[in-house]
Amino acid sequence: MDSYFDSIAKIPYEGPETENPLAFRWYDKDRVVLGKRMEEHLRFAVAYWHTFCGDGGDQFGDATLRRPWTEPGDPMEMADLKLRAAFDFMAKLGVPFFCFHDRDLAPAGKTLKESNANLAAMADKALAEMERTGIRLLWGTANLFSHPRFMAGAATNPDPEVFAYAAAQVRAVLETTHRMGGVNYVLWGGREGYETLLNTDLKRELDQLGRFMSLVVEHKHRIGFNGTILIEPKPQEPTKHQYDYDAAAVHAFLRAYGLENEIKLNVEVNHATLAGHTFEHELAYAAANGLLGSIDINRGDPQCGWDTDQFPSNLQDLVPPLLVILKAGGLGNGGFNFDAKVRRQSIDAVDLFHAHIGGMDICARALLTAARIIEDGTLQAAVDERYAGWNGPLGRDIIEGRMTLQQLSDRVLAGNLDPAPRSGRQEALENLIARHL
Ligand code: XUL
Ligand code: CO
Repeated sequence: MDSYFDSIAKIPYEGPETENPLAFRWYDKDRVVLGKRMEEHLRFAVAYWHTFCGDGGDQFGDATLRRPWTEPGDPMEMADLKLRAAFDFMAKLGVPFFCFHDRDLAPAGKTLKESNANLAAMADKALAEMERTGIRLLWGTANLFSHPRFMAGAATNPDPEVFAYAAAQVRAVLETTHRMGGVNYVLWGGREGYETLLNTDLKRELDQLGRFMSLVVEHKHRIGFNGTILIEPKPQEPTKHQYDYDAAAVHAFLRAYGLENEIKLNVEVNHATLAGHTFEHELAYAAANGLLGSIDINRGDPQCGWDTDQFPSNLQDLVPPLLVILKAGGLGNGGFNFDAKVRRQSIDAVDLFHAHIGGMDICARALLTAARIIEDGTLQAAVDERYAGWNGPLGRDIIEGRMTLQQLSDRVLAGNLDPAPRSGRQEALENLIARHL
């Protein structure tokens, strides 16, 4: 067998009326939306870990997803087989980007030196595949959470030798990402948190994390990496309490350690849900503070309190986030990374195609819907009208700092001001969105 995905051909765009399940209905990469090609708006990426390394195992059952490269064999030969299949899959799907952790691409060796050599060898092979297919690297990241050495955290570990080990691992992956032309580098703090305060010095751990981030930023500049460093917030899982809880917590952390102009956010849908926020809230908060970097697109399950990492499938849920992204002027260097996995019963090669085609189509459809709403202008006009007072003399005097509390009080008392409540028109605006779906 040449490739695991041999039986599947390149996925074409056939439009909304097609009966072909292996075709796009909405994702038409060259279609221009609000002056930009769909492919450039969405910048889709395949997540190497879920799509090529996920085995369907859970806490109650063994692996169900049997791929040829998960059979027993030499780890580097298996990594090679996986790489060839991965690029075949991504080229057939027609995505412009992928993302990886070091340990997804190359197996760990007995020492970090050996692991680094494995990574360097696999990066060379990946570069050849990237050259052949034109697929680029959206971001690389280091796995600082799977190995038992990181059970008490990486940068926030009570043992400085673990901090040093994590630093060495990030150095290798950051340099590899740079060498591969990556446009971002992600730091997800999986295990940067605690299980119990009884054994935890919270302030010290935050200082360690701040130091770690500063070292990463310093090294990025030293090697001339122009990509964006991104932190991916998540409130809990694997630890009971993660320090990078949500966009606001990471924002406060970045400001506390003077990193707010160096690091942006990689916002994930399911992580927002776990934090008790909507995805669009997290995006709007990030955008309002100049921190919108990239997104991990997936969805959780309304009944489960954990990170189910399902492929997005609900148009209505995706329109508000797309409105926020479009209003913010897009994701720049960022993209839509499918940090999502097929369910453990979806055991066939074709299931990976169904999952990604569905995800790409629903995002494309949400983009088209959001663009129509923006072009229609009614929604923005309603918001502008709601805040119109702030463009008048009183609003401007307040916001531009020309009024004291006493002056405001004098004005209200002298003019006998008694502002009348006004409708927020929520239902009318919800109907407006529904009309455009
Ligand atoms: C975990 C998660 C990670 C990061 C990269 O919940 O989202 O896959 O995206 O480490
Ligand atoms: Co993620």
